[in-house]
Amino acid sequence: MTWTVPMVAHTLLDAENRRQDLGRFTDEWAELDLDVAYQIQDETLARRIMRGEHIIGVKLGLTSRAKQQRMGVDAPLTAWLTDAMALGSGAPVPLDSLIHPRVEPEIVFVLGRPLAGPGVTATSALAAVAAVHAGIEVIDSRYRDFRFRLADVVADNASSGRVVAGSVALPPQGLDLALEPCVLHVNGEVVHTATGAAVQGHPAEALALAANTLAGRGITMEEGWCVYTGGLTDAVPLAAGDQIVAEFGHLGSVTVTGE
Ligand code: 0L1
Ligand code: MG
Repeated sequence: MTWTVPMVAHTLLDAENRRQDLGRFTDEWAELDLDVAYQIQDETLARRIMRGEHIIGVKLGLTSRAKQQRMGVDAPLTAWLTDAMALGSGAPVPLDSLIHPRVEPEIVFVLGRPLAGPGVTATSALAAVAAVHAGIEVIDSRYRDFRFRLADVVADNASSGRVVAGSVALPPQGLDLALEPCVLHVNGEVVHTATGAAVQGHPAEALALAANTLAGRGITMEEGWCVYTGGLTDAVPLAAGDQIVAEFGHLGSVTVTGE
């Protein structure tokens, strides 16, 4: 089969809408490299916007070494977040619209001014941040059993599903985000612990990485955008009736429940 950017974009969005998992495109399309994968990602964004969604920010994926090793890929990636992916804090996660959701705790930045690379450092990135939140990302790969290569997952908008930001909003000054602790509870049991350093050594490094890599595609991050900096721990499955809490040291807690 000969694939094209529009065909893959359509197939991924259709799989998402029908909750139908897929095989990897890289098995069938040798030319699917990272450049083409980001073209597909942008094409899916254009189609989301055509159906009425708007951009609320970006996410980084695979920013922790542990997660890269677990997923068998060796680089971080960026992807788009739209309003259709955002859930209110405490809102139930609609499992009937997802394929095989998994939950990961994240540190979330909200930008107080535009941020564009190249040359952004963790320090200059943090200076553009208005507020820091605790967050949870519900990831949901369109690939069978979450099996993909880097180009597949980039094309699939980095397994985007839903995002939830906690209600506590703190200015970054005075927080040591590398040491910010996070405990992930599933149905009352602690399953993972981490600190912010799990994400690129400091979540602001991930923010700088996003600014610099997006600049390579001519994209400026806008004031008001939220930036999910990547899972601090391995992602855990979310099933009906599950309650998953990400409890942070200073940023408060975020809870999701599977319904
Ligand atoms: O947000 C993430 O870290 C997900 C990136 C894609 C890899 C995955 O599906 O775990
Ligand atoms: Mg994530």
